Amino acid sequence: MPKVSNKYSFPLNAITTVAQLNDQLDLLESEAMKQIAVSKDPESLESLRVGFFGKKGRLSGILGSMGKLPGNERPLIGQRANLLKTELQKLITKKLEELTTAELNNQLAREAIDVTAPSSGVPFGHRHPLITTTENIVDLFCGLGYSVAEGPEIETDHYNFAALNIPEAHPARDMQDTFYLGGNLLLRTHTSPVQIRYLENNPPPVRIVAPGRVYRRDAVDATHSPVFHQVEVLAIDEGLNFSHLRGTVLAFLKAFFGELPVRFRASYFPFTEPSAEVDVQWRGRWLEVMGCGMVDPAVLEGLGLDPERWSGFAAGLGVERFCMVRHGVDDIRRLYTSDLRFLEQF
Ligand code: 2U9
Repeated sequence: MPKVSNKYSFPLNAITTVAQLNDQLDLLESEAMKQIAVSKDPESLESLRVGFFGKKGRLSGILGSMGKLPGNERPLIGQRANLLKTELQKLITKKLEELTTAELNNQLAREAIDVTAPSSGVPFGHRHPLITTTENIVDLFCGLGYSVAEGPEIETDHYNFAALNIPEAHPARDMQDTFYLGGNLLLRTHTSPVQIRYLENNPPPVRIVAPGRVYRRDAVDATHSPVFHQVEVLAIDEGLNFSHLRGTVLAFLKAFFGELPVRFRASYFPFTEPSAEVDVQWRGRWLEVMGCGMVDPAVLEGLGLDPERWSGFAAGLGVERFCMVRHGVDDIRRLYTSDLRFLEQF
């Protein structure tokens, strides 16, 4: 902060003539003009102002020593001092405006944003491969006239097991396979309860596709996870037989994998009879990809549907398996660990 110097002024108590006071005013004027001109910021201007015009400032000093002049000479100095004060104050105001404008322009220049500059790129996210695989599968069935049905992940023993003809002693009910929550509740082990609930509220004919997350007490390894995703399909109508099931499964597999060999192997599920497992020949090896069968008459009867009139077929698949086969993923855990180096490939 610049100090107003007294270097060139006489000691004021030694001053007694108009000429000396005029000299003091000249000196003040020239010094003030110089210092105002070189001021760099509003704070230094303010300290200059105080130094010149403040109560203890230089102008007050000069006016104070005016008392030693004869009465008729005092107005000469008084008027000149007032004029000088007005003039310097104008200069200070003008300089302050200049400094403020310059600072504003600086700030605008510093903070300028070039809206035409090329972007450094925004990393867009995208859907997880399990989601896109689920959507692809569901879309294919929608294309065949199926509607999407969904339901709760927390289920009762009735919807998850009993209604699907899974008897009390069946291994699928074993504590090792199911997460029991207490109070007759459990985490669904398949999406089949969705179809049971749907049939309770919607009379056949029915064609539904049920995608969703399911839970099983499996140890984690390259092909197993306690949480995984299924898509199940169910069709109930008059006159449906195994050829309809087979035709539907073949059409679906062809649409998903392209033209490739498919085989049906006899199998067993409590909720379908007859049942089959389906393999595709993928890169020279038979791979099991889904299970299917004609809905067991016991399941239809449990829903109050006459098996003499209604028949149906069902199929189920694990989305992880489809996703891994399609993309050549060797370990199911890669689908859950959210490693961006892996996920960014899809
Ligand atoms: C109702 C009646 C029957 C659903 C079916 C399968 C065959 C099947 C597995 C595929 C791989 C489960 O994820 S996986 O381990 N599923 O093989 N699921 S038939 O049958 C039903 C469903 C609902 C009312």
